[in-house]
Amino acid sequence: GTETQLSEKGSAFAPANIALSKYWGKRNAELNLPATSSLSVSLGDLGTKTEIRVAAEDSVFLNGEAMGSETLFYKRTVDFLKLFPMVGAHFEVRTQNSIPTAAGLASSASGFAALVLALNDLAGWGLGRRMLSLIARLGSGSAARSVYSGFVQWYAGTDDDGSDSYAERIDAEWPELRVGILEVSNVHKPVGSREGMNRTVATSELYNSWPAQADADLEAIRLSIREKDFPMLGKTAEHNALSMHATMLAAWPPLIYLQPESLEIIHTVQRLRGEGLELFLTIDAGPNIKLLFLESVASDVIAAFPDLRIIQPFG
Ligand code: 2P0
Repeated sequence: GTETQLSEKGSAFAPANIALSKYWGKRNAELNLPATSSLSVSLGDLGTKTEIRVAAEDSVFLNGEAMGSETLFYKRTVDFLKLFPMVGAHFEVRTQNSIPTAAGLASSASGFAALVLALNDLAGWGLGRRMLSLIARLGSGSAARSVYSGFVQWYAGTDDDGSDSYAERIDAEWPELRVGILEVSNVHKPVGSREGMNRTVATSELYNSWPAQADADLEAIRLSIREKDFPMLGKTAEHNALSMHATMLAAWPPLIYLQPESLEIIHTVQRLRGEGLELFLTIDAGPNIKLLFLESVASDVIAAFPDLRIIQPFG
């Protein structure tokens, strides 16, 4: 029942984000209500820019290319927009990703966040970030975190209707923090996050220990941000990611997102750490590795990984 003031076009940008304490598993699949809270850092100007217009029929463009109505991208976008009949019956959506979709950077996070921010612009809702985060969550869980820049916490919440499951920005900056992306080729057809987490919750005995660890890791990461304790942040984020992968491995059929090259990088990072380099990693539901380090060691990290793509979250 929101009174709307429709513009001709709505547009917005939302950053991609990398979770330092992961979201893996839902307590409600329909509303994307997570089993635990999660904490991420946004990737600066890497993300999604979206334009939306009310139109006579639905059309969806990704990086300038029209998406067929049989594609998952088209279906998820159009299905999501059906939640907002008060804005329009049909839409033209133009999405531009500044991150290669192949980099496995959860483009659904920045994608649904940008879509909701653009809708807010189109319809003139004037909604606050908390509500926009809650709406973005309905498109994709991790999108709740992509309506903000910097460090972001998404609250699991306890309400059955999801009214207390939204993200908030953490009031802290860490200009020296760097995220390095290492793309690993993926020869196998991956299982998407949505199916992967549902399978893990349903079949992985190890998942029983996940919620308690996720809660503890999130608190440790909050503390490490507050105290600017990088070894604590890096160690906790890496342990959290590898523990998540352990729950995936223990699912049936097993979810093995890591490739031989991923493991090679994990071993190299361990070796470099053994030689005194403060270098840590995190991994999502794919084979790519994201390195975590401080600006002061960037040259040593580049020397070990010449193909590294370095992002400054607070640049
Ligand atoms: C995260 N991932 O916290 C975790 C870590 C992947 C591994 O959030 O079903 O695409 O749309 O809520 O948000 C990816 O899951 O899943 C994700 P849905 P989503 O970043």
